[in-house]
Amino acid sequence: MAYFNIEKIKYEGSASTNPFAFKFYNPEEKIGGKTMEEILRFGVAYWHTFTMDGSDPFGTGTMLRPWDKFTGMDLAKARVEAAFEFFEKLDVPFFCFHDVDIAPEGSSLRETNQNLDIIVSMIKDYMKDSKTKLLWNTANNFTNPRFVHGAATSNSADIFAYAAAKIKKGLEVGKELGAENYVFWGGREGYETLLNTDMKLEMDNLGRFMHMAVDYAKEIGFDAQFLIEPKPKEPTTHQYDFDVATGYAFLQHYGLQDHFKFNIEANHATLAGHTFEHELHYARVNNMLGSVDANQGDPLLGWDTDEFPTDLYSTTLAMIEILKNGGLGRGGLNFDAKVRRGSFEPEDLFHAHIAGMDSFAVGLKVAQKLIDDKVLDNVVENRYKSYTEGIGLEIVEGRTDFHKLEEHALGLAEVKHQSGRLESIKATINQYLLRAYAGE
Ligand code: XUL
Ligand code: CO
Repeated sequence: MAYFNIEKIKYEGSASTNPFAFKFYNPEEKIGGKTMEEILRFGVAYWHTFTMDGSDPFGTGTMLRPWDKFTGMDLAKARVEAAFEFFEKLDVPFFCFHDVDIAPEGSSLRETNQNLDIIVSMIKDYMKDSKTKLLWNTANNFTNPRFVHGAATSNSADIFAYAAAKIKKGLEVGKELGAENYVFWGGREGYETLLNTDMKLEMDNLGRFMHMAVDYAKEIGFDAQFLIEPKPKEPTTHQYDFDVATGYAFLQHYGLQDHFKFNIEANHATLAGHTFEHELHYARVNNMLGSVDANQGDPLLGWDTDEFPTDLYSTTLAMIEILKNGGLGRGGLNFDAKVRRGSFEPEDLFHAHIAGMDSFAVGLKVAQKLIDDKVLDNVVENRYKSYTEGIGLEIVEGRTDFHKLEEHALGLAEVKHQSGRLESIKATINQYLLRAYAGE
């Protein structure tokens, strides 16, 4: 049975007027020696595309999904069929899911695991005839009321155990399906108020929990890259993995830094008061950039709107970081993004993914040109040239101390600063973007 009355999406170039075609994403086109498909490693998020119904705190679901005529395990199976049809039509190399996205929870953990086993073996069969691989899976340890006070940071030791059991199963599923990564987003790993919270115990428990996950993956020979996905707030007021810097401090404090990298989500970065590129850059310079949840927030709203990424300025700056990282390794660009509640027709799922893929393809092309022409490298190199000679070189080579620095400062005539040239830099980036549109 076909769920989507749509042909396979092809690259037709920027002049195409076909809404069901890529205008900029040409999977085979080489950029700096690798194909776009190899660099961008796009993934579809199962939850937003096949599971969620468009409900929000003020209204019920709006999405028209042909598979919704089924219920229970039949619905779960129909979603797998629809998903693999969608992956093939979009020609996308990866997908991602939470345990509860693919199979309904049963009345006991045992039954939940049995449901999972049935769907996982169905997915495994579909994967045999599909090029689409599993970028990552994860456990949803936040939706069910049992996680009301957290999962690994719950005040209840029983829930700590329950959360561990779900991740244990998730690691087994990841191994079974050949996942490249395993993601930990601490949906309720945080707190609302200190008035009833033992923060030290909760953080220590989270550290212990992560060590047990690392040990179990090793025990079963699951060699995926582990990823922490930071988010500053929502659902809890204070999420423990606030941003990359906080997450990195946590990993180092608990001796976990060699086992994890970060999955960086654009909308989480902006909720933390950072730019997307700040989070990517911070991770990159610490060799901790693992994967990306590609989306964008609404600057007028203060929550996680998970829009499909269409801001070309942002995709360009993000791709600079990704290219400078030498790519994403085993990671990819997962569209943790949902169509708007008003975009309820199945074809909107295609429009949304095409928009996101084209936006990152443009970002990639412009970023590669900016890097090739050393536009930003020259700016930065010139700005910091005082550290390439004299006292500056002594500072960076560790050959000085406060005595020598004071002597230098006392002997200084007036310091002559150069302009930061920000407006000129932005004008140049615009020029590169516009030249890319013009096909130059
Ligand atoms: C929530 C979010 C999650 C994670 C996986 O904001 O981003 O969907 O990506 O649990
Ligand atoms: Co995410």
